Amino acid sequence: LRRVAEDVRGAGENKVLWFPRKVSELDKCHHLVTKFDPDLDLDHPGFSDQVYRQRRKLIAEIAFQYKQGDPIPHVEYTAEETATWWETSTPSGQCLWGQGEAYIAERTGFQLRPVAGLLSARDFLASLAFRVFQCTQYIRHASSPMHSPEPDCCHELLGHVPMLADRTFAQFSQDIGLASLGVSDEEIEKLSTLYWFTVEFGLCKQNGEVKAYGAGLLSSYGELLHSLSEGPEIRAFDPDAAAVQPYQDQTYQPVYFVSESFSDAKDKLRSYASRIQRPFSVKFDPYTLAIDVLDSP
Ligand code: TIH
Ligand code: FE2
Repeated sequence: LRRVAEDVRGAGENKVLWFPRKVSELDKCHHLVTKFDPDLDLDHPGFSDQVYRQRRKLIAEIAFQYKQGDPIPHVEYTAEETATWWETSTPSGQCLWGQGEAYIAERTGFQLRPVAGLLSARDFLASLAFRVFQCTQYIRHASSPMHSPEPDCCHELLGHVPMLADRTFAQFSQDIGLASLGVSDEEIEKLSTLYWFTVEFGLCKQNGEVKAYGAGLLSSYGELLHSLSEGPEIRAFDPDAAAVQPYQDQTYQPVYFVSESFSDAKDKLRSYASRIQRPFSVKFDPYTLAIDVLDSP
């Protein structure tokens, strides 16, 4: 098994960047970015709250210990965290970790796994290739229930989980993940920007009406209202344009992309992905949860 994992097939003389080929190798995809860390980011709503920061360390430790295949560790939320959850979720509906996990497993086979914070784009996207969604377990700071600068458990459960239960959307998410395996840092940046403008902040038409489907909108009542107001600029979804559009990660987006439908977004993404240069192609084997690496024709 080791030999297969390290064997770089189809690479010719080019050295191919390591990427996970088996779902268990997601244990090695644990590189965090510290951008919104409450210990380091002065603007974080929890920066001056020592109790909050200690709590975050405890929940992060759970994620660091986690190994692929373990049951989702239980976190006993405090009364304050539970109250924040209800404040965030009351306008948009409710759903809980365990239920969320069973719900998506049944519909699309997506699994959740705990993550300590914001992952590097490469590691995050790689897990999507296996239909594994890296999910934070901590709750946003109580002072800011309607908008969090970083993903938190409210965002994952209200935003991502319901969307991952949709078959077309799940396929779209996995396709971005598959497209990311072994590509250059520039291409990772483009794919994560594309992810940002679709999975996180996408709009989509349904029966002639523009609706929000991006998880960052579904979990932020503040930004949800903003996205559907007259304020921001709305452009037709085009992956080549969305992949290089500068984005806003401190506050609400000034630009959103609207798709004709999920299927249309999926087709456009597939066409974009097929144009990424790679000396091999990849295929997910759903029976073994492994990535088959094939020589490019
Ligand atoms: N802003 C979102 C919220 O308040 O739920 C969380 C994020 C989504 C994407 C980046 S941060
Ligand atoms: Fe997210």
